[in-house]
Amino acid sequence: MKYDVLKILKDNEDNFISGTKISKMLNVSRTQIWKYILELKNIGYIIESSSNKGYKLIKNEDMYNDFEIKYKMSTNLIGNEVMFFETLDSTNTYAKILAQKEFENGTVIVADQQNMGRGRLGRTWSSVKGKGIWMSILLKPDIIPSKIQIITLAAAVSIVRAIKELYNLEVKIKWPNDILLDGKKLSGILTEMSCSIEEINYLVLGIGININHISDDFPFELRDIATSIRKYYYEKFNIDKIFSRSDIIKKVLISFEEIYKLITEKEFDVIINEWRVNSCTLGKKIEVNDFSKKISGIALDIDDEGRLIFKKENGEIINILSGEVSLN
Ligand code: BT5
Repeated sequence: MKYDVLKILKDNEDNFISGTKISKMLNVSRTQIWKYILELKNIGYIIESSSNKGYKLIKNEDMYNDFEIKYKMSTNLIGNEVMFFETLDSTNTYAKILAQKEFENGTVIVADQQNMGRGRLGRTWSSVKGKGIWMSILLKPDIIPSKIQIITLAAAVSIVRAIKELYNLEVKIKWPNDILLDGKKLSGILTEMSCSIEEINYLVLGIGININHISDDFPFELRDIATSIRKYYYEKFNIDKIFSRSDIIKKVLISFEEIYKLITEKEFDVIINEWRVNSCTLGKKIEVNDFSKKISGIALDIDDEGRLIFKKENGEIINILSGEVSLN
């Protein structure tokens, strides 16, 4: 019920609405409304009260919960179900447990903080409280397992679209799963799946995006290689402000749904082309850390399964499924 009150306040954001009007709309007493208002204030909402004008919700970019994420989110599949947690070990781990039972395709799991955020190959993902978007999307895509990389590409493209549309920032994709801003890592993607030879049982798309970190919020070893939108604005424009994680996550989910539709229609080329346009890897001299060894060469392109087409220094051309890239 407090979220019903919140919805009315949000629909009238920055304007007063009387307690009597809200109580009529929800068919509960004014005292009850006042109690919900207190509850909302207790979880961080800023609400002005005036004895003759009623209540006014003041915009607060910092509010982040399932209500805020779903408010005015215009998707049909992705995020129909949003599960929000203050703390999880890892949203990907939680999603995998959920996937053992019945789940709704497109379910989104969000945590304000992860205690054991994961990167690829057992690496850790720093996920401090209140600073970023740490989420997983649970999917059952109708594609063959060898095409799984297309989901990572699609996620990268949707993050780029969202950040460009909201803030017009020059974000770039570094193969296979990094989003860079000013050459530093803004976002990482971890795609995991359970499959048989011919079909995917479920797929977990994990996305981490750094939003409101200042430099000190990153562990020491990441300070020079990671960035957040806030850190970037501060360093570039000397503007220190909080960005709305709710607005950003919504935008990412909306763009992901648009792109996911292309996957269901098997329009992989469109995604790959948009990926190419936004890549900072292609055409560059790079070093690929192929598990045990480093090889130098040129990143020529990606193929239709998202593998990197790589020309070694000796002229040999190979397709690499996954690895670490250093840009020279
Ligand atoms: C990734 O792995 O970049 C995938 C990250 C996926 C995180 C999301 S958050 C929601 C979901 N739940 C999870 O548990 N995970 C997913 P990889 O390419 O292996 O990069 C990992 C490396 O990035 C680390 O070894 C660090 O060097 C660096 N790193 C760790 N935390 C970072 C952060 N917050 N920002 C930028 N770089 C970070």
